[in-house]
Amino acid sequence: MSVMKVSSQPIRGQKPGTSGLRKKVQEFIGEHYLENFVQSIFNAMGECGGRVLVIGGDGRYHNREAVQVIVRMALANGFRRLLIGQGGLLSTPAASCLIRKYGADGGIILSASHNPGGPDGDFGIKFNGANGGPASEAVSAAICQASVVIDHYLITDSPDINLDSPGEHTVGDATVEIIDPVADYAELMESLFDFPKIEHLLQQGGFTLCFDAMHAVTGPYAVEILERRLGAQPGTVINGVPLEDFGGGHPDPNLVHATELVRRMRGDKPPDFGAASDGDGDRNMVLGSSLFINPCDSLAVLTANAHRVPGYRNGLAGVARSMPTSPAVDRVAAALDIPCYETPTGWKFFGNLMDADKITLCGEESFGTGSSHVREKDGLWAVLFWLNLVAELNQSADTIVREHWQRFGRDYFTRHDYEEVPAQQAEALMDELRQQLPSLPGRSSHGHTIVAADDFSYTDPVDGSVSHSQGLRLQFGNGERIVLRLSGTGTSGATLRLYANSHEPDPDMLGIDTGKALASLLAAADTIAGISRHLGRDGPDVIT
Ligand code: VG1
Ligand code: CO
Repeated sequence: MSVMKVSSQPIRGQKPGTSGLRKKVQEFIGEHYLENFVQSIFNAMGECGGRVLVIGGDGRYHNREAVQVIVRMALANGFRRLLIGQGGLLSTPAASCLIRKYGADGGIILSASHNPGGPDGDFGIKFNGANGGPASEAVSAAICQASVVIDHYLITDSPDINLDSPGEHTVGDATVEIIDPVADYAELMESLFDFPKIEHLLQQGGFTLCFDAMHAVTGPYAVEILERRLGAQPGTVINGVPLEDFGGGHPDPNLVHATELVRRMRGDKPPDFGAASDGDGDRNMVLGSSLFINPCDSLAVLTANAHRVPGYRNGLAGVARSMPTSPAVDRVAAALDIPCYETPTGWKFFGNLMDADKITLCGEESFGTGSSHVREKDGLWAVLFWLNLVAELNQSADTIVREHWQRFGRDYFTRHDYEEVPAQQAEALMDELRQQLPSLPGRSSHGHTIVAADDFSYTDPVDGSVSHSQGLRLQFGNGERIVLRLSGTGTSGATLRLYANSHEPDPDMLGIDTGKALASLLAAADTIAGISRHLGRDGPDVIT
C-alpha cells in the first residue's frame, strides 16, 4: 500500500451549517469535493497518527463510495484503527454511541439527515468529536478554515474494503473493523429502559405499535430492538429496509412526510402508538392513537416522568431546549427545581452542557429529543422512552399528554417553513425586521402587543464562547412568542422558519386545534415581519 499526495485547490462553500456540510449529490461527487472536505477535517484535528475513527452513514446514494474514499484517506493520514458500520451504515446516535464506547477520537457520519436522497437529492458529511457530539462552532470554523487553504490531500491506493462482511482487516499498520451497526446501540438501550416491562406491554398487553423507518437507517435498528428483542408483532416496523433514495420519499418524520404512518393512524383500527424517524435516525415523531405529540411537549413529558425510567431514576442534572422550542419543558424544570438552558438551534450546543454534567435531557422542536447517554439526538431512544412510560404508568400516550397539560397548562406551538426562497428575499426580510427590533416593543397587531424584541445571542456557560444572530425573537404579552430564523441545513435557496407559541393555562381550553389557537398570532407575525410582502407567497410550504 502506498500513500499518494494529490494536489488540490480550495473549493468554495465548504462551510458546515447547522449540522455538517450539506450539498446536492452532484456537487459532492464533483472532483476532489469530498476529499477536500475530509482532508480539512483531518487537518483541523491536528495529528492523526495513531488515532481511532468511526465511519458510517445513513445509506443514502453515494454512501458506500464515500466510505471507501474516507477509509483510504484515513489510512493515508495515519489513523490506527477504523470502526465502520457493516454495509457502511450507522445511524447518527449509534455513531455517537460507538465513539464514546470505544474511545475513538472522532467520527465521520455521512448523512443529509431528513433531506431527500438519490442522484438528484442531497448528501452530507458531519464530523463528531471524541465526546461523540457534533463538532462545536469553533471546530466547524477550523474545518472551514482548513478548506480554504488546502493544497493537497492524502489517500492510499489500497483496494476497497468489503463493507458487508463483519470482521477485522489489517491494512498496513492499521486495523479496519467492520462491525454490527446495531449491537452496541441496542445494548445501550437495554441498559436505560425497562425492556421486560415494555416486552410485557407489547406481548401480553395487547398494545399495538407502528414504527415507520421511512426506508432510512433506523429500519435495522427498529427491527432488532422492537421486533426481535421486545417481541413486537412482525410488521410493526414499516418501510424498514434502507434504500439509497428512501423509496423516493422525504425522510422527515412529520405529519406531512410520514404518509404511510399517518394513513394507518387515521385508519379504522389505529395502533395504540405510532412513531417515525428520519434519514439518519436522530429525529422522532411520536403519535398517540388520536393525538400528535408535539416535540416540545414530548420533551416536557419525558422530563416530568424521567424518574419512572431506569436510566434516569436518580433524577436529572438539568434540561435544555433550543431557543425556538416552546417553553413547555421550562415549566417542568421549575417544578422539579432543576436548571433549564436555552441554546441556539442545533445539537452542537448541548454537548458542552452534557459534558459538564449540567443537563441530562434536551430537545428541539424539530423532532429532536435526547439525553446524555450519547451526544446526539436519538429517535429510537425517544420511542423507547415513551413505551417505557406507557408500560410503567399503564396509561395511553394520549392520556399521559392530556394529564400533563392539566397540570402544567398547554404550550401551543407551530412552525411554518417557507422553502427554496430566493436568498436575497429572505435576507431582506430578516434585515428589515432586525433593524426594526429596537422600536418594536409597544407595537400591537391583531390584538397582540410586543413586549420585547431581540436577536438571540448565546453565551456558552461552560467555555464562554458567544454565538450571535441565532434568530429574531418577538415576545408578546401572556407568554406568546414569534421567532424567525433562516435554516442552516438546506441546499437550494433559503428556508425561512417562522415559529409561534403561546401558553394556555385554562383547563377548558387545552383541546383547541393548534392552527386556530395560533392564527391571530401568526397573522400578527405576517404583518410585523412582512412575510407575504417580501416572499410573495400565500402561505408556508410545510407546517409542523
Ligand atoms: C434543522 C432544525 C434543527 C436541527 C437541524 C439538524 O436545522 O431546525 O433544530 O438541529 O435541522 O437536524 P435548520 O438550521 O435547518 O433549522 V438533523 O436531523 O439534520 O441532524
Ligand atoms: Co437527522
